Amino acid sequence: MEKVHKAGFVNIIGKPNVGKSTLMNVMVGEKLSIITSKAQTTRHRIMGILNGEDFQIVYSDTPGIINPHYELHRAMMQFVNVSLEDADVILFVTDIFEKYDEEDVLKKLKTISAPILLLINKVDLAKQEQVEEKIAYWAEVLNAKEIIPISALNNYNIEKVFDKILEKLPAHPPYYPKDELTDRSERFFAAEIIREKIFMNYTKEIPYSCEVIVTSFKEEESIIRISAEILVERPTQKSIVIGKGGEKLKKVGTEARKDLEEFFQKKIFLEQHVKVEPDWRNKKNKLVSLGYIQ
Ligand code: GDP
Ligand code: K
Ligand code: MG
Repeated sequence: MEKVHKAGFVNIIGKPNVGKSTLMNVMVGEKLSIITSKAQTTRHRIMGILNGEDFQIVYSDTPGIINPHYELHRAMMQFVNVSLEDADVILFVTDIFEKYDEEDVLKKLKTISAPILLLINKVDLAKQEQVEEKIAYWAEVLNAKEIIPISALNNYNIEKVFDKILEKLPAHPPYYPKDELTDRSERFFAAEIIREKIFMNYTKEIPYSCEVIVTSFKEEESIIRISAEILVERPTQKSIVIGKGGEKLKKVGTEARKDLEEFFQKKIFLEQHVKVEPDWRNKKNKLVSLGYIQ
């Protein structure tokens, strides 16, 4: 008898910093989504595809659920809403410390018809007792039937999550070619890797005021030449990003190049420019051209 092929969309949602991007990367087995300890690192919806002989799981990592303060935030929350609507399975990620106070999110989740797996992440940081308390808590507030304690960082119970997903996935032919890993372009990943280094090298509002655009991506025989523009909102931010004698930006470039070489498995030449684009986070046309709004 021929085996049934299963395929579907598995969307990962939850508050900032609970470990959504870490989870997606471990489930897909590649580092597609950038991870930092800062909230709001993930701004777009990013797909990662896991292919097997008789299945295709299309994961989506989303920005964390937040209350919007900028146009950018509104656009980010739009990605989250769409993710709820087109999922075959939802991975609702919380962590061991989290208590939910946002009634609207819970209400919305209760109306979703797709099955929800509730994952309590970071159990490596807690005692068994605390884990059990959390499971009981969530069983009550969300009526959740399937609650799995995990550690995305330590690969704990990830196999179990995978089995559950496969069990719930509908019979369907593959949505994408079976050798495809993501819907995102090489330019997108290049920009994200640089953005990760900005998040790691600056404090306060700088990471949130920056956007990275890859203006040129040229792959040659033995090298990839990448030009990137870093947008900031004010001239003062530009000088902070560049740093004394250009030292700070150079550090970002060095770190980014190292990761880019690993990601693309090729030598990288990276060129960076910093440009002031006043108030870009609140300009609709700018957000359209940056891919946050369709
Ligand atoms: P996101 O904002 O929900 O996408 O969260 P990230 O994946 O960016 O992770 C936020 C922080 O939590 C990072 O510093 C991760 O290394 C950390 N983290 C993620 N998963 C775990 C876990 O299972 N255990 C611990 N201890 N830390 C984790
Ligand atoms: K984060
Ligand atoms: Mg993330």
